[in-house]
Amino acid sequence: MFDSSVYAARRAALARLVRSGCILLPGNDFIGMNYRANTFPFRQDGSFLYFTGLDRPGHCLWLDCESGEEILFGPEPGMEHTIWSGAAPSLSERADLSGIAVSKAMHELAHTVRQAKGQGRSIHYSPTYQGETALLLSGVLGIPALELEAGFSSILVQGIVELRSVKSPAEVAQIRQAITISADVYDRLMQSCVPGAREMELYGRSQGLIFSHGSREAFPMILSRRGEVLHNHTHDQILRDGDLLLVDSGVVSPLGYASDITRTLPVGGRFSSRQKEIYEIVLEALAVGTLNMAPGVPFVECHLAAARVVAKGLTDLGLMLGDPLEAVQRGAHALFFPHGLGHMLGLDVHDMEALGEDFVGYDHEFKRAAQFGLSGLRMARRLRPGFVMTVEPGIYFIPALIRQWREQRRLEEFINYEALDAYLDFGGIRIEDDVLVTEDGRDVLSKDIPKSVDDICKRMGDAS
Ligand SMILES: [Mn+2]
Repeated sequence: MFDSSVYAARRAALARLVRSGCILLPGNDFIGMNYRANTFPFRQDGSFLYFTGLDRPGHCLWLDCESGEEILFGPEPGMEHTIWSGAAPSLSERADLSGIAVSKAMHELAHTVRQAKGQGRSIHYSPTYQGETALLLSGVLGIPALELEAGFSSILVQGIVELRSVKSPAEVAQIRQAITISADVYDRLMQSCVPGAREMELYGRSQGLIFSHGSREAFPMILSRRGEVLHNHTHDQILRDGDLLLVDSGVVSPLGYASDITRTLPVGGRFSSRQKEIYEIVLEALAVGTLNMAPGVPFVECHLAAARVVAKGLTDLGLMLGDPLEAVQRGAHALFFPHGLGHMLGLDVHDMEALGEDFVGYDHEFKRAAQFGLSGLRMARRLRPGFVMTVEPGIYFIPALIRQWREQRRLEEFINYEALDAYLDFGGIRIEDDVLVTEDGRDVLSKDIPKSVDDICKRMGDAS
């Protein structure tokens, strides 16, 4: 954990932003996998972790924005806990680690909420994403679980987003730590990405490596020779000479901060000339998107700059037609690059997405576009120093999508559908870095993980 003063300062800042009423911020609990005592691996809620540092299940934070009163509700580990799970700090010791003066048993939460409601105080809560949390809130607030969604506090959500968006140097150091582990994963993958290797074998070895660093995944790893399936979680293929292996993975730092890296590797260590052509376009889109990042620049501009590189590159190859600038305006590039350039990164891999994507990536100045492709952009608003973003352009040849567009003769003035016939078995390429916005520009936190054609081939060649 950081020092308790860090969490106390964050809570005080949140209370100032929300100004009036009380905040009810539940942490996550264990969730039963096939019976109650056999649970999924515990994962703390990002906001609860940010404001308390406590990475344990079954707690709830109560903040009175006006009086400044803070209470940690949670379980008291007794002898049962000591016998089965070992000794744990007492509830008041845990509260102390967070700088919270008062702690109470969980069953007293309902009384505190009732009292505040009786005094006519408003009670702020954020959107939920786990049934257990919804049941807890529903019970203590007296609101039917299905109606919770409508009543969440946008002032609270905006306050949390305001604070969590800007990463302190200590938080950036955590993200760097996660990236160092990812670097090791990619280094080993570059040595083992050979014809005949099974995806499952590489996946399993990567998992073991992550565990051996005392870490775990920030999200389920994508490791597939079928990179055109954007979130492909199958690992049932055998790598063949000439394949591309797309690996999108991230791990967590000791305090829960995520890395999120993608590399696309040529199985056997050498790109074909056709693969190299597409790879270089994606690499340039990554470079241009990144170079555009600076304080005050809307991230949507970085996205569009990268999209123009994709359109220009594909036009030069004869796969797209007409003016690339106009093609991007019309959304034609999205046939190949159907997702956004990136997202915020922090305690959550899609940072704060639990609070609602539009609260995180959009504001009074930027509204989400309706156009296919651009509509998937998670972040459009202006960058500020301390933001950590992923930058992850890609080019994919998705046969079903190409077929659909072709049948609809969609944007045919910009797309050379006939030329695409030769690319239907190409797969997909994505390259992703993690980037810190600084006072005068940007710092690519993952720059040491090889990504140029030469660096990758050299690293992979070293192995053979
Ligand atoms: Mn990502």
